[in-house]
Amino acid sequence: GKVRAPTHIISTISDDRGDEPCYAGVPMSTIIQRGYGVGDVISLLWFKRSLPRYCTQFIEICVMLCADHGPCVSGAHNTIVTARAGKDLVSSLVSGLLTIGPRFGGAIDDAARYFKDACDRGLTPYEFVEGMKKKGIRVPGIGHRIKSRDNRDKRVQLLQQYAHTHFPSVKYMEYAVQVEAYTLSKANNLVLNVDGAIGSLFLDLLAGSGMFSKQEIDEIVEIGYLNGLFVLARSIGLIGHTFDQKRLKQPLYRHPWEDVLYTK
Ligand code: Q5B
Repeated sequence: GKVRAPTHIISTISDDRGDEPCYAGVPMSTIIQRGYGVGDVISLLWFKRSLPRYCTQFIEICVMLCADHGPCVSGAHNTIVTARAGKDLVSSLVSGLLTIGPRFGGAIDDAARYFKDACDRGLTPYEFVEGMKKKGIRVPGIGHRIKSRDNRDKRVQLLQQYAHTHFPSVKYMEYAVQVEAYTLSKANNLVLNVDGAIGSLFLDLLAGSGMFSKQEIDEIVEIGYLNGLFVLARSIGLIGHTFDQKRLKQPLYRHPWEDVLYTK
């Protein structure tokens, strides 16, 4: 008989060979007929399954709440400077995206990893935070440049309210809130930030939805899917900042001398 030549690529999430493209086996026409949203599409392409409505809505809320946070954050600043240097949309977008990492927007996966490990091992917030301090690691998902005990992050509150209403369990979020109570006793700005809220709540979504085995949850946390939510969301805002600068015909950016400490 015929022997199939070995393939050089394996792909399991989408297929464009038939009459219409399929995402995780679901044809495009079904996606439209059933009124699926972007949360459903993310579920199919990232998690390879249809998730319950409250989960896909949570994903959409994360995307909407993280779409932008003004022109002063690292990503928007880079994008604005790049657009003003006359670069194209993709260059302006990626220069902003490249700032996403452990300090800015890209702490969601590590927040999920550390909160899960500490909560599953039954560490008290004191043991967890002081253990991290001994290792010289900042607690991912904790701390913010402008948010504080007296100026809470509305995004975090909205995510928490949604989860309290719709999630069967918010065990990991409650753990993160206990950690926040301890870190706030050290400094006013060591609040649970948007990365920490999404990281802990996504653990609750994974554990509480009944849609993932324990092994699958461990793999998702280990591979690190969740920073993808911030990258995807913030792309919306960064694209907006690019258009804004072009529309405003802003000139080449040059940082003022007065704002630099020249020293030997
Ligand atoms: N300290 C976020 O730092 C920031 C500590 C800590 C223990 C911590 C810092 C941090 C973890 C990473 C994280 C996501 C760099 C943030 C985001 C999206 C955003 C952004 C926007 C948007 C802020 C002062 C003292 C020092 C530190 C200690 C600080 N954080 N200790 N665990 N986590 N967090 N990132 O204010 O004794 O003086 O040496 O790395 O979760 O990115 O809007 O801007 O939507 O765009 O610069 O919201 O917290 O404070 O570095 O001067 O530290 O606090 O060790 O102690 P700051 P620093 P000491 S959300």
